[in-house]
Amino acid sequence: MPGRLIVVSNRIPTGGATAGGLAVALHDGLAENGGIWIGAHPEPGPEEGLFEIGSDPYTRLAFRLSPEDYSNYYLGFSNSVLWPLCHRRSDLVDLRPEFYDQYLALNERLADMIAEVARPDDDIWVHDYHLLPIAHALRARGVSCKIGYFLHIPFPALGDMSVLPDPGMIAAWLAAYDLVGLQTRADTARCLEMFRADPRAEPFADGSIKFEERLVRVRSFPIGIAVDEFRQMAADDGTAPFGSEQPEEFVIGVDRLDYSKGLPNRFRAFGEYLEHHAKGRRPCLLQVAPPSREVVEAYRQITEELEELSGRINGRYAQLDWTPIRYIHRSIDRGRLAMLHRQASACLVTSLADGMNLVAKEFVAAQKPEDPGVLILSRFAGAAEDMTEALLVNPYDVGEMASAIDAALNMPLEERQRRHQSCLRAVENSDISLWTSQFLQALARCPGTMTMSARSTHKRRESVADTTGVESSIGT
Ligand code: ADQ
Repeated sequence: MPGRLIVVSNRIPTGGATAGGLAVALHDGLAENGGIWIGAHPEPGPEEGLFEIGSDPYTRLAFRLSPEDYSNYYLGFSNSVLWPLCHRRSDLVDLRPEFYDQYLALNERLADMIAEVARPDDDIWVHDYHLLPIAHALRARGVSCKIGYFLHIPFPALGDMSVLPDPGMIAAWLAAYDLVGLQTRADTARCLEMFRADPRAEPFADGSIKFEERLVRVRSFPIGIAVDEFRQMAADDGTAPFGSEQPEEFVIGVDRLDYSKGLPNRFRAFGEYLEHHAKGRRPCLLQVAPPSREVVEAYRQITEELEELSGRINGRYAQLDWTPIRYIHRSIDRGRLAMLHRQASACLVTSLADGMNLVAKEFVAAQKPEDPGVLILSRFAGAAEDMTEALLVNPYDVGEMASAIDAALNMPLEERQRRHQSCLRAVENSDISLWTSQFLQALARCPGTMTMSARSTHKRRESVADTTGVESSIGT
């Protein structure tokens, strides 16, 4: 009997259905070989250790976070240290010893739980920055399965890592995996730069790294969406998503309310557009931004800033029958969101840093090919690496973004079609089902926990001075 796939993530879906990004992404891989998904239950509760919350079509095992875990591991080290660090906001890093201690303690406790469940022929796939040390902790417990890791957010710059309590641990933690997956080629280059700078690491030209007695492979796997599913949700079934309040034309923005998404600059750019470019035209900016991590101070601040900015811009430009910025501070049903994308003339993605940005891909998938809207996309979103025919903008340059809004709203049909076709190809090439299978196939091809002497044929070819060739040469 083949081994099972064990997925480990910070959160586990608790509903019966598998709707939504990662759940959909991993569903097939999990269902195929009788998989297990392990993650933290969103609610507090009395259980110690793993407990089953569902077994169809795969087993879901949850664990509880204690109040200390929630404050210090989740809000603390994960979201007040690693998140800002990886999103180039070292100024927001909040370093407290209890954050790091609890991060290590939670990962050790979770490793105990996984070690009880895992069998040698299983493959384990760990997700995201909350769980960087899991493979290292599992190896210390004698777990020899293949373990893959995927980082959903940007890989930090080498220099920025010095703010961490023990920066050298990132390389040691990652080296305990067999495969490290990152969103983009630029992330891969930064990760390899970290290994090259580490005297314990010996990088090979194919993107694998010998680190003490282990071999780890690093490559990019740009994440995508379930293209057909989103396209079908967007299809016009006669529903009017705005009800009777349909604006004449609108630009859409959809984001978790996070400082990495560049929302204040987006609002300012829309204000600049109205001031200098609109010339009597009355488009609306529809911004859907549900709250996120509101107890963290930096998130409270940005919430206030956006309320103040939208109030100021609306106060200046609104008319009796026109509200320039419609700012919706809550979640919207995905079906309705898809229809809104389809009706929008343009989409604004203005991230200051972003692992990929799935909203950009959802907007492109939702368009009518014969009359598509225009994607305005930050150069700093991972999605920009392959969606080069979007209107790429510098999100720090408000004037450039205002001009891009103007260009998008005036773009000739032929140009819109050409740009959309190119972006759509990129979206289809990274469909989520391909993403899952490509990662799992690459993990399957990893040699596993052989000793280094058994790999003596794997000669060091040359130091990886040029990382541009790394991505394509691995995993073949
Ligand atoms: P996020 O930072 O959450 O994800 P993103 O990639 O845009 O960012 O994904 C957000 C998802 O939530 C999208 O599917 C979007 O439609 C949905 N969503 C956002 N706002 C919503 C709303 N108001 N109502 C309903 N749905 C909403 C992290 C990383 C990203 C990376 C993804 C996946 O930060 O860079 O692309 O993981 O790896």
